[in-house]
Amino acid sequence: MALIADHQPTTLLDHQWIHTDQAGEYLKAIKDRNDNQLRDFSLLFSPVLSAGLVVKQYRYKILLIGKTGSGKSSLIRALMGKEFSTVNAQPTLGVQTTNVYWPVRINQPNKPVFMFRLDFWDMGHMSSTRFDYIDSDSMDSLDMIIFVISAADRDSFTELPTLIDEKRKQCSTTRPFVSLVFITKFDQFAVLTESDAKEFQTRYNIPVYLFSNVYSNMRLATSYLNLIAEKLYKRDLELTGQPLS
Ligand SMILES: Nc1nc2c(ncn2[C@@H]2O[C@H](COP(=O)(O)OP(=O)(O)OP(=O)(O)O)[C@@H](O)[C@H]2O)c(=O)[nH]1
Ligand SMILES: [Mg+2]
Repeated sequence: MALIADHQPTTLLDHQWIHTDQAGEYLKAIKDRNDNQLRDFSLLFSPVLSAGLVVKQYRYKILLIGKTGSGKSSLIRALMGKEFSTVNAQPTLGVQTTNVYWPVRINQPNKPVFMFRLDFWDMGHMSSTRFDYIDSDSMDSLDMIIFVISAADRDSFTELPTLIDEKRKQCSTTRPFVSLVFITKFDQFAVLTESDAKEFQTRYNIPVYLFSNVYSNMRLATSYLNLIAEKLYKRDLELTGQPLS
């Protein structure tokens, strides 16, 4: 659950805005009516916003990669603010997509609000190793890869730089993706430590978050979604040289 402070400043988005009444109006449209968690909009549906709230949407494709049982599916649930559950914790077959929306306000003079649509691609470990076509398909117009590693699995952590390199080679050089690392299962026996995470972060300039899917709630999801949105926005700025409009 502890958040390692990464080196990159988080000032492109207004991270406090999400707690305002204005943001609350957007959240109403993207959350479950009865539970304090985000809804999974399938590809066919989008949130219904009242006329005064309609804003531009930007869509991002986010891949989750990691060994079976590393906690990819659980992490997506956590990012939706869903309570941790071991019920139905089966290995993911094939690719499971989850589409959530997240509103952001940009720290520019005119403070524009945008709706980000985050398409999470949960790459069930079994499928990604067995079918090459899924691999190349999933790399197409990719915006972010979240590398998920269990805190008990040092081998995967050691192999991570090679894996990241491999993925970068597969991807278009004109549209680089953002890399994030989530080390999960911090509530359990952990061989990876905070200093491992810090060292990796310094050496490769890739943020590493120590995380436990067990303590998920909407407040935690909010801070991580803001972070993810910030990274995506920063990538866009670097890519186009100008703010979203
Ligand atoms: N204690 C603890 N258990 C976790 C955590 N994250 C996931 N788990 C459990 O670990 C098991 C595997 O988690 P999943 O999220 O299904 O793993 P996955 O990466 O989606 O696995 P595949 O779909 O097979 O690729 C499940 O029983 C989860 O409940 C965590 O942070 N802490
Ligand atoms: Mg899974």
